[in-house]
Amino acid sequence: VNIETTVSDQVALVRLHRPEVLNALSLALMEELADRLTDFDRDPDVRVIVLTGDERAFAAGADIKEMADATPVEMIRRDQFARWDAIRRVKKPLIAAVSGYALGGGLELAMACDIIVAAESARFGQPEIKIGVMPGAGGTQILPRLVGMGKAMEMVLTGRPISAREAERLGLVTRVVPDGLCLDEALALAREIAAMPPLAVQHAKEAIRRSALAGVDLAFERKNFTLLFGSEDQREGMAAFLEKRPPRFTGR
Ligand code: DAK
Repeated sequence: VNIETTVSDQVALVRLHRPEVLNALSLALMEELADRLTDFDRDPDVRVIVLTGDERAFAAGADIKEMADATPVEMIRRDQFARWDAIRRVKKPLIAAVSGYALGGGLELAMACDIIVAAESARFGQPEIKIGVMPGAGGTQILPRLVGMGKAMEMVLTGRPISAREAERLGLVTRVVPDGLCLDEALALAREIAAMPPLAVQHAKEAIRRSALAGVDLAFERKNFTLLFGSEDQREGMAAFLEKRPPRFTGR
């Protein structure tokens, strides 16, 4: 099991739990996560869902070990996107409580939530470029909506992470709280929303997302992401990460 859940006061808490790899989002973890979130979306005792990791990491991205040798055809056959789509279809509010790293797919997962609460020392980034690929689950589509084109460009093309304070200033994060208080703050916010009329909440969420995400083209991003799995630089970038050495990129 890669996911732990509890429910209290009509709030479901969903915790990613692969601490040995900074909660890297393996295929198995994503399947479990999509299933749990879909279950809670149907559960009449749950009104709001909080998603979190641990102190060190929300999630350090997709599991690089699982992707290192994949071809574009293999990536298509895995149909990983189906799980991400299921998460984006959740009707109830999703609040991400982020401590530590939210990188790559980890940041994309936080952005698939409706509100992000961050601990002071949290770090947000799209480092895929450093391992020879690009974001595949919203980093080129949703991130620019939140932080503007230039900043998204800088983050995606350099892979450099930003601090929680900068993320708050840019509008990626709604509030920053001292380390150790992040989950409590997210749960308090969740309880506040859980006390509101559920139908109005869900309809308001749907309307805001429709406006904020109008024109977002995840399918286009997916095609480009998938195509890069035919490149030598993808092989080199991911192998270098796993071998703990700097990569040598050639443009092939
Ligand atoms: N995958 C697998 N293992 C990871 C990992 C990851 N993303 N991140 C960390 N780990 C593992 C490390 O390999 C290490 O394992 P051992 O050496 O102990 O066996 C362990 O977690 C602890 O990490 P470090 O020793 O590296 O810890 P440090 O504190 O030194 O560094 C770090 C922390 C976060 C700076 C570093 O771990 C790091 O750079 N991690 C990789 C970050 C990264 O590149 N993330 C982007 C991955 S690509 C898709 C949707 C989304 C995506 C893909 C497809 N579809 C819908 C198809 C997303 C792609 C990505 O996210």
